[in-house]
Amino acid sequence: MAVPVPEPVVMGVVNVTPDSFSDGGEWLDPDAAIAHGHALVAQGAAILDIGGESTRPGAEPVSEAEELRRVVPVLEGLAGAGARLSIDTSKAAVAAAASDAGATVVNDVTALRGDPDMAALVADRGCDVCLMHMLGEPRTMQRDPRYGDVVAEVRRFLEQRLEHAVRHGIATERVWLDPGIGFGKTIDHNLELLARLHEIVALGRPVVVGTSRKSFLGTITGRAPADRVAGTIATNVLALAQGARVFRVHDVAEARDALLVAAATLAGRWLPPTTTSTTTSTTTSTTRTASRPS
Ligand code: HH2
Repeated sequence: MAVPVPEPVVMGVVNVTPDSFSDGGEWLDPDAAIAHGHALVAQGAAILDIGGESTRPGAEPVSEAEELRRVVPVLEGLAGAGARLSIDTSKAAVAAAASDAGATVVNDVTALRGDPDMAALVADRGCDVCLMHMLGEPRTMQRDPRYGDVVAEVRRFLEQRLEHAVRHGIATERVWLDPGIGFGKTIDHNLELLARLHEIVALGRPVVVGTSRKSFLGTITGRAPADRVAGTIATNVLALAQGARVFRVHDVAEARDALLVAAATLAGRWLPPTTTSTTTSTTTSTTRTASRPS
């Protein structure tokens, strides 16, 4: 079956947190986080996703003041670094400060449910917004999550959140969708979502995939978070083949190379990139037609 293969966009993760599951504490110092962001851009990140609150299972919420204290200096230090800046937050005040500091993407894991002011803020600022599926909230989401048909339910949720965003003045073209791998899902829920990702892609908006270093990869491979890059890449490449567009990863160099080679292979030919890391936009859907392996 011929499906369009999007040009992959790599979103590098900069967690300014003491407790992230994958890299907690490594980039808590603003200078270290800024240096890490520059390194990720040099490795090929077109977007940097900066977060000041861990959303790992069991994580406790962080106050607005603390989140601002963590992320604002890092955003300011990365403005002009050569990548778009994304703020990973569910708080409108944090998104507003991030936008003031140069962020043009709001990555909201609550899909605009966490703060009643978030939709208006995104609409006013004209930011792109990533709406992610999560069952429950981080503190409790991994306690026995259940679905009838996980893909159908996640798809319906994302469709409704897209409608909600548009009703609140956010342009459809600004919305990206994310199935929320690991957010209120068992290993089989994650795998089924990845196997049937094309059903989410069919909603017609850029799909973001965040599998990087997540625990289901550790369950399958027996490896610690920092050693899950090969597992991460396997999921990214298979997601690309189904039409996913944005790949949120910690290991940017490896993911970039794998995705570029996978995209060229799926297309059956190599085309020099049409966009650079500074101009990459998921609102222009540059696609190449390729055959999807059945
Ligand atoms: N995953 C995490 C955080 N933010 N955002 C989107 N859109 N999609 C994701 O899958 C996603 C996300 C969790 O990963 P990480 O940032 O490494 O960990 P932590 O939340 O513990 O900081």
